Amino acid sequence: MAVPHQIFKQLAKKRLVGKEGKEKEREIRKLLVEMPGYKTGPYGEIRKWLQGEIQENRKRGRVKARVFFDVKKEGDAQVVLLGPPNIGKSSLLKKLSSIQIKVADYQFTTLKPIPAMVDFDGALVQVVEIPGLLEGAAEGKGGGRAMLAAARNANYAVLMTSADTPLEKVKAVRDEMRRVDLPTPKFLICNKIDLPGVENIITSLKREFHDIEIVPISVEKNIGIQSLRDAIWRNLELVRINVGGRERPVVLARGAAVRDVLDEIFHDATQPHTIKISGPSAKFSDQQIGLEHVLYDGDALEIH
Ligand SMILES: Nc1nc2c(ncn2[C@@H]2O[C@H](COP(=O)(O)OP(=O)(O)O)[C@@H](O)[C@H]2O)c(=O)[nH]1
Ligand SMILES: [Mg+2]
Repeated sequence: MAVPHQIFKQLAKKRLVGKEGKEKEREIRKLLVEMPGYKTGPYGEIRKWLQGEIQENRKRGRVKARVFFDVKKEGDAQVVLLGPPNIGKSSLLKKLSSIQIKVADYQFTTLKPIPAMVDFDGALVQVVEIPGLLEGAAEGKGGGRAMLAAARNANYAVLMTSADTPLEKVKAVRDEMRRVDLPTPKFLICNKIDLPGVENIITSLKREFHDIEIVPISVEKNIGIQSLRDAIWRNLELVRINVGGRERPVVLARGAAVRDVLDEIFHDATQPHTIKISGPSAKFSDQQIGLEHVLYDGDALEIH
């Protein structure tokens, strides 16, 4: 039996306390999936309230995210790349996207955050390199604190190092992240695994960062790049929904329903539509479905 609606609402409010941005939206979506499916009555009201919260939350998010230090937030999601200088951050961005980035064999080549657009089967993810000025960043040296704070607006942060960088340097960056209360990085990239002696550095990284996944790559030798792309996409927890007549998929948080796609396209999900679905969440091709149908990555919709 479902819990009484008052209790559900109280629990829901509690679960949203202290959450904002993407995290809040994810929690609201979980609640929408968990709650009984009544469209009317008290539970219908709660559903409307939660859906309103998503809109409010997005508005707030847009205002806050407009200025990402010098980098304008663009695309469907944003990931920041943090790490010591000279580890191959710029080289990696250049490899993942088609933009021109300056790469040089000396430290502090990059003085400003540099964004690159990376295409994940139609979903555009902005990957931002944060320059290697992080030592003392929490104290606000060289604008580093602003950059670290800005990392909070991104979907998540990734930590990066290289096989020829002392462990102490990447630990220092991790410590700065902790000091400004950034969430634990989703994973740790170790570049330059083409260099000799790489087994030792991987072993010590695994010991020091035992709670996060380590992704070994070599930008120069083109090793591990596909695994890295997979890790970036997987950790975003997004779904790509192809909609007939549109060039790019609609990209939404995992757990999104048909209603959210209509919201995104028409900014109004109340108008009647005939909707047919094919793909991973369809029982069969061109299955007719309703607004509450939860979508999977790669689903395709025909909206009439
Ligand atoms: N051996 C090796 N060197 C690399 C690799 N990737 C980048 N580099 C070199 O590392 C240096 C620093 O690269 P850069 O991308 O500017 O590093 P950033 O300071 O972290 O942005 C350059 O000389 C690159 O050619 C790699 O996979 N293997
Ligand atoms: Mg650089």
